Amino acid sequence: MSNKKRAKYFLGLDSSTQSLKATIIDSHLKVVNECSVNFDSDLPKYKTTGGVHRGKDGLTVTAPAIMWVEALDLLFQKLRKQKVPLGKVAAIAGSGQQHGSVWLKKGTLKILKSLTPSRTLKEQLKNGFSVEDSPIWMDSSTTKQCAQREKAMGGPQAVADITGSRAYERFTGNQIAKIYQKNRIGYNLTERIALVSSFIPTLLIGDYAPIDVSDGSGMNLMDIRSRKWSKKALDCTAPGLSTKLGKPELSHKVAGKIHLYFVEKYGFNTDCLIIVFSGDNPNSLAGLHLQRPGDIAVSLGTSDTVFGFLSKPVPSASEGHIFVNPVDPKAYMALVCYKNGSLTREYVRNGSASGSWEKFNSYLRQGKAGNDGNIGFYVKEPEITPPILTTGISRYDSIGRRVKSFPPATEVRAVIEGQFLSMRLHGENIGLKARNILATGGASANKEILKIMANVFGVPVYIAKQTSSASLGAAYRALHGWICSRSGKFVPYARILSSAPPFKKAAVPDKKAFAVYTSMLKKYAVLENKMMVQSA
Ligand code: ADP
Ligand code: XUL
Repeated sequence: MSNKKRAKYFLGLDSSTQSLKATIIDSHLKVVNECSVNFDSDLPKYKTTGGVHRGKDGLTVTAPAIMWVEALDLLFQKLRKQKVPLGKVAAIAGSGQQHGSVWLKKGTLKILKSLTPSRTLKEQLKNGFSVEDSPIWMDSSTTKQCAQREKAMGGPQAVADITGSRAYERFTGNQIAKIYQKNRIGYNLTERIALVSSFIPTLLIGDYAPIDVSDGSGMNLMDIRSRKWSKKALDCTAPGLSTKLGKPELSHKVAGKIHLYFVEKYGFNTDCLIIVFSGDNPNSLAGLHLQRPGDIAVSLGTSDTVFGFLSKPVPSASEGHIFVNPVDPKAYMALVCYKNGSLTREYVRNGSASGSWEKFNSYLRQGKAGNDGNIGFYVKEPEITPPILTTGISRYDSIGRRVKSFPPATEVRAVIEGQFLSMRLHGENIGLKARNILATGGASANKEILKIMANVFGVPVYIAKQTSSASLGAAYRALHGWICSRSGKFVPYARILSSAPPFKKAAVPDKKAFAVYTSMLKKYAVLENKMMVQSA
């Protein structure tokens, strides 16, 4: 048999805020296909904007769970149309936007087990949800439940010490508490609460797939050291929760074999393994091979995140998150998350650069490091880091006076510089001191933005060939999980990375610009503090 015939493929799926993406690699980590379904444009009937529905209160943000179900069929149809040999896929792993929850109604397990290819997934699962609109990571409506958790568990530091983070609005445990308090009927009708990441494999195996320990760290419910649900954290959330959640599982384990639905409908092999899915940031960590302290990633997607490898967790009551590491079950990762990422940059681009990235970049080229002392805070969405719930734009001139507007070139530079100054400040606060930066996410395609990133952090910035590190990392994890399963033991992740393509240097720091930003950081921190006091 020729090598081509025997070739095995590994599929990574990423259910992100705006799209469902697939990345297929061969066993040498070479990308053989990428494909995606965009929720707004490919499934317009759900009327989402950026993949979500926003509530009138400015705090509630949800997405219809059935849209993700339909997207999965659509993605496989697209792959079939492109004649991708799905029968050669030996394993699938995946990634999901973190914290979002999917509420499966009593009786849905039965439906999942008996999925039939003669009907679509959507037709079969349309009545499968006890709460149809899934709260997602952009939701900020659970401040009350966060306060209740911190009170019940002994304060923010006590919550952080156990779960890796103080209570955060978007964290699933606080979302669950809100649904229990406000929609008791929905809660009682629920058979399983999945994360977005455990929901997709649930469809793929036709059974409830476990929540993995890494994405499970983003719930305020799991003990990040024992990797089990914390009784204390469950007890102050809602009754009967551990049964509804199932047991957390290590991220490299097998969730099950693919359901016949996908074999018969799309030509998958009956032996195709479904590896436990994880969160998008954990998968990006895997895709960017962050294995040493100082290897930092900056992801510029719908959310902006800064994250890196961590061997010893030091959870903070004031900021940042510690998650279990998805590819090294003994290690951890640290993460800082921003809601004002790409959509806020787009807002400034639309307002000041006629909606064009080219014009936006020409303005960036016009200005110089430090923006002549002008600093702006662009809080279009209630922010996580620092916690500013009141939205609005605040601009300060070189002597710290509040000003109403900036000229377009100053405005464009202010949004980018402000975002990176904040990342440097808050990343360092939780131990993420960069030696190198790997940039990823949609906006990492923008070289002018990367130049400013290198100058603010004072380190070189690298990029991968693909900007979608979460689905790539998921494909790597599919291979890793498949190898672990075949060997019957945990195989170090580093071993599978030996044939990974090298990263490309995309920007180098300018020493003078770095010095400008280092002194600007102090001023930025003072202004940020002032903003927080004002919004409290
Ligand atoms: P997600 O977090 O949903 O996976 P992506 O990582 O795919 O999102 O990033 C999507 C975002 O990338 C878009 O919202 C867009 O603003 C941004 N983007 C794409 N191209 C550019 C560019 N050239 N410059 C800046 N931002 C860009
Ligand atoms: C991380 C977070 C976001 C989402 C985006 O804590 O909330 O980065 O994972 O999909």
